[in-house]
Amino acid sequence: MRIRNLALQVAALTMMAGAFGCAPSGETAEGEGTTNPPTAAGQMQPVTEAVAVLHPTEGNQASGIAHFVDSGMGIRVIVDMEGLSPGDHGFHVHEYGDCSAPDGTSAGGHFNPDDQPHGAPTDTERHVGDLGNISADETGMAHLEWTDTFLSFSGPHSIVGRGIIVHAGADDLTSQPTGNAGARVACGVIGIARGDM
Ligand SMILES: [Cu+2]
Ligand SMILES: [Zn+2]
Repeated sequence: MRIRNLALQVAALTMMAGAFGCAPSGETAEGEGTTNPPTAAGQMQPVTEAVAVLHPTEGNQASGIAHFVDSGMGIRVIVDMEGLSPGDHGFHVHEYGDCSAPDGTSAGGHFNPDDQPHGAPTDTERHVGDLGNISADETGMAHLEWTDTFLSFSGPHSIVGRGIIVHAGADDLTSQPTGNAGARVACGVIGIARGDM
C-alpha cells in the first residue's frame, strides 16, 4: 500500500514536471528583462514602433536609421543619416522589404496600395510611401522628422516589412511615377521594434 502511494506520488510529480517542461520555455525566458508583459503563444500585440537600418547600395556611402513611432495622431518618422551628398534626396517607402539587389531595385516601386499618383507628403493624393525628401548638410549628415497620417502599422497601409529607399537626387514631388529622384543610394527593411525608445 505504501509502495503504491509512493508510486502515485512519483507519477504525480513526474506529471507536474512534465507540465512545466511542456510550457513554452521561450515565453518566460524572452519575457525576462523586458518591460513587455509575457504574451501567449501566437497572440499578436499591436505594433507601436518600427525601425529600418539604412545600408548603402553598391558604390555608395549613405547609411543611417529610420524610426517609426505610432503617436496616436499618425506615425512619427525620425531619420538620421550620414554619407549623403549635400542637398535633397528622395525618401520613400517602397513596396518590398528587399534590399538584395546591389542597386536597390529589388525594393520595387513606391508603396502605393491605393493606386494614387506620386506626390508630396503633404498632398491628399499621393503614394502611401511618398515621404518627400531628406536634406543633407555640407557634411553629408541629414535629419528628418515628420508625422504622417498615411502610414500605418496595420491594415492595407501597413509599412511593416516594406522597404525604405533613399535616392541620389531630389524628389521633385510632381514627376510621375517616381518624382525623378534618380538612383538608389541607401536601402533598408522596416521591421518591428521593441517599442521602448
Ligand atoms: Cu524611392
Ligand atoms: Zn511616389
